[in-house]
Amino acid sequence: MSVHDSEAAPEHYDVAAVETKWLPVWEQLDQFRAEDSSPREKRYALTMFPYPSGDLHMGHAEVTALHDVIARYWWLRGYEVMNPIGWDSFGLPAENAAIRNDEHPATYTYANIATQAESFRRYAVSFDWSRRLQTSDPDYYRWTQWLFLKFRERGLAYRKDSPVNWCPNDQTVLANEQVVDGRCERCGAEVTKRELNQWYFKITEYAQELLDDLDVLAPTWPDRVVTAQRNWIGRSEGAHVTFQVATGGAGRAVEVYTTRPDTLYGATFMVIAADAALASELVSDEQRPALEAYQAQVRKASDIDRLSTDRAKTGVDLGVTATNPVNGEQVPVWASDYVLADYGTGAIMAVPAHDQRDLDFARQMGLPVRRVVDTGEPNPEETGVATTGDGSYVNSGPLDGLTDKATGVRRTIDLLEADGTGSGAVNFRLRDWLLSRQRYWGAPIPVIHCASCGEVPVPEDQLPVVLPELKGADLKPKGVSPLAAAEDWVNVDCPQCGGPAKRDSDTMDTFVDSSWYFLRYCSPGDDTRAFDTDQVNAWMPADIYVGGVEHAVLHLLYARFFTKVLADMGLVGFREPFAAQLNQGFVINRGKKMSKSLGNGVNLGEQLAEFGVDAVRLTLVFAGPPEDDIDWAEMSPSGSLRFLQRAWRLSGDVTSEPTVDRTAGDVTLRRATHRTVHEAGQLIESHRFNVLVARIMELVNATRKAIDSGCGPADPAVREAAETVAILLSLVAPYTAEEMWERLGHQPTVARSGWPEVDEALLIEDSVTAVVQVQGKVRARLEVAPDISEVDLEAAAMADEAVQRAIDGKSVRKVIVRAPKLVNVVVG
Ligand code: ANZ
Ligand code: ZN
Repeated sequence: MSVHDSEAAPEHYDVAAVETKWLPVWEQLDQFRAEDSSPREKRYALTMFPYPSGDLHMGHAEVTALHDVIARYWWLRGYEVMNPIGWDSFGLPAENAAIRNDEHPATYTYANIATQAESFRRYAVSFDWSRRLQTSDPDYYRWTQWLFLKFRERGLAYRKDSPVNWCPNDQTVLANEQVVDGRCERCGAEVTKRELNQWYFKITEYAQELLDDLDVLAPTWPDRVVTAQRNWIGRSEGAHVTFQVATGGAGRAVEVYTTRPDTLYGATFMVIAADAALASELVSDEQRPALEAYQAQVRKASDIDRLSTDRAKTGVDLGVTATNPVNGEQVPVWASDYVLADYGTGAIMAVPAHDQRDLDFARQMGLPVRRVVDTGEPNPEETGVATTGDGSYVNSGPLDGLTDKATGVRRTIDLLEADGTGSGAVNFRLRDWLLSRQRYWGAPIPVIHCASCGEVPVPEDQLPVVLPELKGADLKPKGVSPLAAAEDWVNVDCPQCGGPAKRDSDTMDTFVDSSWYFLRYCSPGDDTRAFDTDQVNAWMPADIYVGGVEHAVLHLLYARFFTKVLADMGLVGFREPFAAQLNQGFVINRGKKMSKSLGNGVNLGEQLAEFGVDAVRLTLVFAGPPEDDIDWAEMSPSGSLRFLQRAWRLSGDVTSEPTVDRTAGDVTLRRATHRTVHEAGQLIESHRFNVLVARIMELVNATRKAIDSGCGPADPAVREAAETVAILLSLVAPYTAEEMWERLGHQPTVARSGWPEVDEALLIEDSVTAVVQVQGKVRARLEVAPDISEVDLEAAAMADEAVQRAIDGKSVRKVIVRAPKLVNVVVG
């Protein structure tokens, strides 16, 4: 069925006509513009800004429908609401499309933004369009670059050589998280390792605070996000232990990180990360060729492969020995890829009896295994199964006889510290954030490299460093980045000495752009600064952040990191950007994620054309709890549309005037109305939007019944109920609600009409009359809930004026309560 077909009904709800009618009216009224100077309390409703690939899809439709319930609810409740929109518009897809079509990435990007903006408008999201931003606009990335320089000034942006994930197809560096099963997330090519000079943000400096503050967020953030961040940060406690390695000439101290210093007596060899510089430094001359051959092989493996326990262990004997600091034992030193170069110190003490990977390696290489904790399980040396639990220490000198791990760990750390051979240490799995990309469509890193001055920041008054106009063929991956190949752009005079110098030819990871856009929304268009601290402090932290759980770690961690740095710079007055968070599920089809190859994609535009905006929105909100996936195949947008028609018909049936006295209306219907409003508030605040829709449906049914076979269409309660349906429906189905509102005799807009007031007395369900006697005489009759407690009933009776008059100051000897019907007061 198409909404354009006219049905042979006496009154037909023409969805398309209603959409066309209201859109320009709303735009004229500009009803969702957030005023900074408003005296009302501020609320910030933030939704993750989209990436402009094509038109909006079902996922966007879902997240904005859910988000809009909250934003619109806050408007109705009288808050000044900021609900801004922008685009995360730098990134690889635009660049790849530009190469395909031999055009500029901006062409693809801004065309898609225009399409999406138009779709959002039609979808009637309550965005404040005046705050719109795009991260690829020079007047936005100017400030991204400025922030980069501020971070650099604070030592939080730095460069280092490091092995990075390299996609040989895209010719670019990939962050660890862009490597999926050893392959490039974007193109599927097998990822290799490369040594490159890269820019990093020192997020590790904030690791502890990022972890600690999760406790503050835990009550209002989804559990899975908090857990994911905790694991990602990965704090562990242990010790640094120093081993002396006897190299050719002088000895050399090598530090290891271990979570089990208590097993030090069982450390029968050391392993260095094969790709760490240290391995090449320690290796004996005889073993060097073997190490180099091995290193070439290692560069091809991904971190995931390397850490996998079920992969055959490989390695090379470095031909040197190290001294175990607790017993003076000489242990061999090996290199292997199961030790990672950039974790801990890149070197480990291997305790094969109590660490499975070490045991596998020992058995493979014929290295000794020594049990130092007897857990009562069979000896790992015989079984090949490492034991990791508590037990009694053996072969461990002063630890022998101890029986618990915590004491063993503490005792060992004390010994090491007394000796100066080690100390307690905390380690984080979190790595510094690799932010440079060898691609074009991103914010250029505002640094100039000069042969004599070194690294020179671009002076602030010369920002932004604008991208050169490259397109198509210029952007093809060719080993050197497109910016490095843009001669005219890359060659500049050094700002310091005026000599010939080169611009940094890397661009920033798009996660940098999205780490501060929510701040920019607070003072968009300010060309004197990144954001206005006063405005930011007035609006933020955002009261809700709605978006996908796929951002549980990266974006959400980076945005938290940025906020903390900016707080330390005194630029924001808070340390966490998002007070609460809601993750929506996915829209799937026939049990599967929508995808081109499965051919099960659902086209949003077609759904909107067929059922109208409101029916699609209603379907998405009604489908289930927001966090759950929605299988579109199981949904009934046509059912939603039928419901909207039913609701709309109510507005035509009401015959009383808008000025009618509602308190005179039918009590049964009034109760239903007021209970619905009361519950609606609670349901929205606890994000149970699907139940909200169910309650609105019930109210529509109750109103219909009252009109057809109850108090009739003229009763004031019918008007009250229909108006309430319109107001509540405006959260989900704004067109239908507005049309109803007008048919009920009101001016637009229903979205700003205010939240209906609840008469608490009407919330009491089917009250009963309780009789209150004083000295056997009836003094009062109270309307109370049938399930009122004896305590509450007694309190209500004693609070009654007539009862107090009858008691007349005499002392109460006894109160007999028979809830809910009778209270008998005995005085004297
Ligand atoms: C000796 C030992 C004995 C270890 C034992 C464990 C069990 P988490 O908890 O993840 O921080 N390790 C240290 N650095 C490493 C690296 N660069 N690559 C691979 N493994 C590394 O893990 C810390 C433990 O992982 C450390 O404690 C170390 O092995 C290993 F019965 O040291 B352990
Ligand atoms: Zn210079």
